[in-house]
Amino acid sequence: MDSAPQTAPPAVEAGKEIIIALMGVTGAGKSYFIRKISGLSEVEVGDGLESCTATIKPYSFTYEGTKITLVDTPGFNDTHRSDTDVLKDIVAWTSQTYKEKRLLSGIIYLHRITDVRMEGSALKNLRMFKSLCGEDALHNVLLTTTQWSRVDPREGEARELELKTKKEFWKPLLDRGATLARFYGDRGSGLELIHKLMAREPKVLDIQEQIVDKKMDLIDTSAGQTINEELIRLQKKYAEELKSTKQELQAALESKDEELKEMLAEQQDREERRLAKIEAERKELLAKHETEIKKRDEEMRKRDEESRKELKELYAAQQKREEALRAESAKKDEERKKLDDEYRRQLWDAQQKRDEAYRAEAARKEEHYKWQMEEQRRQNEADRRERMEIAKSISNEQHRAGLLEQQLQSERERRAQLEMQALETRNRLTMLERRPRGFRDVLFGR
Ligand SMILES: Nc1nc2c(ncn2[C@@H]2O[C@H](COP(=O)(O)OP(=O)(O)OP(=O)(O)O)[C@@H](O)[C@H]2O)c(=O)[nH]1
Ligand SMILES: [Mg+2]
Repeated sequence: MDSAPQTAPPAVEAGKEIIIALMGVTGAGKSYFIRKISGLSEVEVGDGLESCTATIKPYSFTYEGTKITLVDTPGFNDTHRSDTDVLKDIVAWTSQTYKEKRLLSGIIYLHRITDVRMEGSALKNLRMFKSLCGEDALHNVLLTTTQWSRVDPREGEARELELKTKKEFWKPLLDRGATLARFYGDRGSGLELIHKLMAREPKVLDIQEQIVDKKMDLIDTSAGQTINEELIRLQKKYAEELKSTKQELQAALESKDEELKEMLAEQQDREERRLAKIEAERKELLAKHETEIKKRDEEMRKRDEESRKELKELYAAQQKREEALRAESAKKDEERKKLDDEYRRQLWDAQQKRDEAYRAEAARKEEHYKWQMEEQRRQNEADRRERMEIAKSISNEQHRAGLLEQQLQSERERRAQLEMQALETRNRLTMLERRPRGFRDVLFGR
C-alpha cells in the first residue's frame, strides 16, 4: 500500500524543472524508485543479479504542477560494460544538460540496507560517486538506504549506524553536508525525499565543471583518475597473480600431475584474459587521452595560426582605422578651428556693434540731458525774468497805489476843505438867510 507523503511539496517557481539523479550500485533500487514515484510503467526494474539499466535515462513527469525529471543511471561494476564506458555515458549526459543550463537539484544515492557488508562494488560506486559529485554538490545529496521491508528493523538500524559513523563509508560525506535518508519502498516515502530536494538550490557537479568549464580530458577528471587508480591497482594485482600461476604451472610441467597442469593452464588462460581486459580498458582511457592530446595540439596549432592570422588582419585593419581616424580628426580639427575663428569674428563684430550702439545711445542721452539742462536753465531764466517783471509791476502798482493813495489823501483833504468851505458857505448862507432880504440879493448879485 502506498502511503501519502507527510510533508507538503515546497513552493517551486513556475516553469522550473527539478532534475534529480539516482545513483548507486546495481540492484540498489534506482529504477524501482523511479517507477514508484513517477508511476511510469516503461521504467525497467531488474529481476536478477545482473545489471538491468544499461544507459543513463531521464524520466519526466508532472508532480503538483512542477516538472520533475528523475535520471536513472547505470551502476559501476556493471556486468555488461566497463567502468570507463559507464563514466563516458554519465559524462555525456551531465555535460549536455550543463551546457543547456539544466542543473541537478539533487542526487539520491541508494544503498540496500539488506547488504550485510559493504562489498568492493559498493565501495567502488561510493568512490566514483564522490569523485563525480565533488564537495560543493554534497549539500544536495541524500544518502538513502532501501529495501527496509526485507530486514529486521534492529539489524537495519545497526547497519545504518555503521554506514553513518565509519569513515570509509558515509561519515565523510555526511560531515561535508550530505543528508542521511531512508526509502521505505512506497510512493509517499519517495515523495518525502523529492520534497527535500525540490527546495534546494541546484548545484554544478565536479565532473560538469571539469569537462565543460575546464575542458579536461576524461582521464584527468577526478572520476577518470578514480577509475585509472582502480585499473592500475587491478593491473598490478592480476599481473602478480598471473606471475605466480605461471610459476606454479612451470613447476607442474616438470611434474607428472596432468590434472594439475590442465587446471593451472586454464587458470593462467583466465588470468591472462582478465589482465588483458584491464590493460585494454586502461589503454582505452589513456589512448583516448593521447589521441585527444594530439587532436587538441593540432586544434591548438590551427587555432593559433588562425588567431595569428586574425590578429594580423585585425592589426592591419586597426592601423587603417587609426589612419582614417587621424585624417578624420585632423579634418575635424581644421573645421573646428574655422568654426572657432568664424564664431570669434562674429562675436567680435557683435561686441563692436553693441559697443557702438551703446556709445551712440550714451551720446544721445548726454545730448538729451544737456538739452534738458539748457531748457531748464532757459525756463528758469524766463521764470526769473517773469518773476522780476511781476515784482517790478507789483512795485509799480504799489508805487502807483501809493501815489493814488496820496492823491486820494489830498483829494480827501481838498474835499474836506471844500466841505469845510461848503459848510462855511452854508453857515454864512444860513446866517444871511436869517438877515433881511435885500442883503441876500446884494450878496448874490440878484
Ligand atoms: N521490496 C523492495 N524491493 C526493492 C526496492 N528497491 C528495489 N527493489 C528490488 O530490487 C531489485 C533491483 O531493483 P532495480 O530498481 O532494478 O535496481 P537498480 O538500482 O535499478 O539496478 P541497475 O539498473 O542494475 O543498476 C528489483 O527486483 C526490485 O524490485 C525496495 O525499496 N523495496
Ligand atoms: Mg536500474
